[in-house]
Amino acid sequence: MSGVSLPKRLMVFALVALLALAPSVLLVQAAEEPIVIGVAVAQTSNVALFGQEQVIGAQIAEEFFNERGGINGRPFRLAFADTGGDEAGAINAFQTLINRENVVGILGPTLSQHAFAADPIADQAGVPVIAPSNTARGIPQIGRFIFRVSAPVSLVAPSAVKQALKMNPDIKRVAVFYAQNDAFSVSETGTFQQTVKDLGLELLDVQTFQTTDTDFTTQITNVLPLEPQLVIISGLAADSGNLVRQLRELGYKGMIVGGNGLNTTNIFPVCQALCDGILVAQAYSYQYDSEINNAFREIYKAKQGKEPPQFSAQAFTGIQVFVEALSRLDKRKPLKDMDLVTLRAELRDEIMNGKYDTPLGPISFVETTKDDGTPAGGEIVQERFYVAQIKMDPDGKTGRFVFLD
Ligand code: 1QQ
Repeated sequence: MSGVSLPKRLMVFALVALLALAPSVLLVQAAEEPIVIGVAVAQTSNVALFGQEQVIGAQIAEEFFNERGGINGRPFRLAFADTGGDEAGAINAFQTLINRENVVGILGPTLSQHAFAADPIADQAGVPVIAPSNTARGIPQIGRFIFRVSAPVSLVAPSAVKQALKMNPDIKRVAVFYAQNDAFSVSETGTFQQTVKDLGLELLDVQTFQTTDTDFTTQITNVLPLEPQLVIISGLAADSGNLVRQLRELGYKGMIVGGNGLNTTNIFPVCQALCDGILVAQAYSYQYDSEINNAFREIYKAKQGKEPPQFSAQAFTGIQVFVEALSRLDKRKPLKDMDLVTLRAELRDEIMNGKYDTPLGPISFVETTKDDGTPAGGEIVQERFYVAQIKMDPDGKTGRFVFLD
């Protein structure tokens, strides 16, 4: 008999028993049960002005792909967790999905500002994340498990300024406004300001605000005496909408380019008739003619009675990427035979290596690296971007994004 004491032997026994049980505990779910994909977007707070559109897009994808057999005949289910309007809420939602819902991956969060806080948690846990709407610089670089289907501001935003010049070649004098407490807005204004310089325009002034602000009188009265011909705004929905309204009320008559924060009809109740004419670059056009987009567009229109917006199309696309990657992986290595840790890791590589025919057009991912050269996540490769202009109806309540060429 060795010198190992009884309590120690009991402990070893308990440990061995636990290890023997572990694989079955960690198995994703029994083969008949649906695979669970997490969705962590803002369902409450002002950020829900975007998040509502994402929920609809994800739900359409859930129905659409399950009707077509799900993951090789096995259904999947979406588990929703509300991020609310701040970083703590996003972190909470991610933790719930990862640890309680045992999701294979997460679509979310809504804002880049929230992604920089919550994504590292998923990355460390080895859970693939697909960002449906995070457009700031540096999102895939957060970590190996982080992807986005939302093209970065550096690729999307400049086309709106070029469109403004095309519509009014006399434009020389430009003023810029941005929300300084929001990571996306800071990133986007960097792109806008660079574009203004690259196009040889004069940057008259840069004004800052907070996403929680409702009164922009000070900033506007600073800018108007400089007589800008173009105002460019980077903020979220409610703040940017109020800024547009007050710019017009205080007499600004020139063109307005809005960033991705103005990319929703949910700003219409904020600036109403005064939303008219805003130019917004788009990473999606409902007019894009393909089998998958026509199908998505028809379902969306039947449900919502209007054309699908970018944020819904991107959310649909994110779920599509998960479903197609899971289906390919399952054919190589049956999902039911993998523990959750292995499945998440394999799914990460499968997402990275795929090509997807989506409502956004054909997309794929390219590997990125962090500043120090270590491997990071997947940046979207997308072919086409668009610019739309807001046209409000005479009632000032309803309106639409009209695509320009
Ligand atoms: C970001 C954005 C927002 C406008 C998405 C809703 O692009 O936070 O990156």
